[in-house]
Amino acid sequence: MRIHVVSIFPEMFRAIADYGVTGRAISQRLVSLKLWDPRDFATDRHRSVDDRPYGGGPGMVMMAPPLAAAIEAARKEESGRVRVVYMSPQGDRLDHLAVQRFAGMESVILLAGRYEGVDERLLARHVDEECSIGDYVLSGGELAVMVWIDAVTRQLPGTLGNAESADQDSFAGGLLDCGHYTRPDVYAGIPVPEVLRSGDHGAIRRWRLKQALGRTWRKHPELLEKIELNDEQLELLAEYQREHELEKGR
Ligand code: 9D3
Repeated sequence: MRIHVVSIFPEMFRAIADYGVTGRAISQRLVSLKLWDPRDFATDRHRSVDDRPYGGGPGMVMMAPPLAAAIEAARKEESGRVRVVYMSPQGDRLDHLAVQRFAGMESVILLAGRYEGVDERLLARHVDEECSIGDYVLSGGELAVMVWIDAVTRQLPGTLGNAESADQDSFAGGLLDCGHYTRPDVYAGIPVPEVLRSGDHGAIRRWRLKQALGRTWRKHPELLEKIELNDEQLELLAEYQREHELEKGR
């Protein structure tokens, strides 16, 4: 996947380019990441990328021409389909389904805004879709773009380096994760669940699945309505619920 990012703070993207799963995906050329700074496409001697809003009001608005020039420069490097995505509080929510859809794209141009927003005419002419990462206010689009890239990169074949985690993520078959434990055996008086030290891999798998089902039911029951549970899962959840009822009674 080829990813172009248009941002006035290109240095911020070291956070994903230099570290972890995303950094490795780039090193291994499974993903390419190219930054385009609208300032490099400004035409005045101050290299302006923002100006005061028509109609008045607080803050500044990102000007269309430097952004359009940056987007066009990125687009020129692509021969096929390119999707232009503007990260914005007004966008469609980035959920797992959207992440998977984006992961199927060959190339994408991600636009990170700053200030109060972007001139509406830039959106009309150059942007295919708007994408939000949640209902809270960020100071700009860069962190949202990085969240997008991190989530989408994890879905690309060969990126995890650890097929097992990818598989467990298909635990992102819509369930919350089970709890995790490591040494010491007893911490703060709390022992590690016995089954995890039993070496019985069948029992461990069932225990983890049961915990994942139970936690999902307790913390985010709405997630269970989105998926179809098989017979084993229904039985494990019922078991968990019976035990949970017992705990409440005590
Ligand atoms: C306080 C300013 N707001 C006035 C109603 C508008 C506003 C402008 C710019 C709010 C946030 C931003 C910057 N946010 C993003 O660029 C952004 C974002 C977000 O804030 N939340 C969730 N997803 C995203 S994607 C891009």
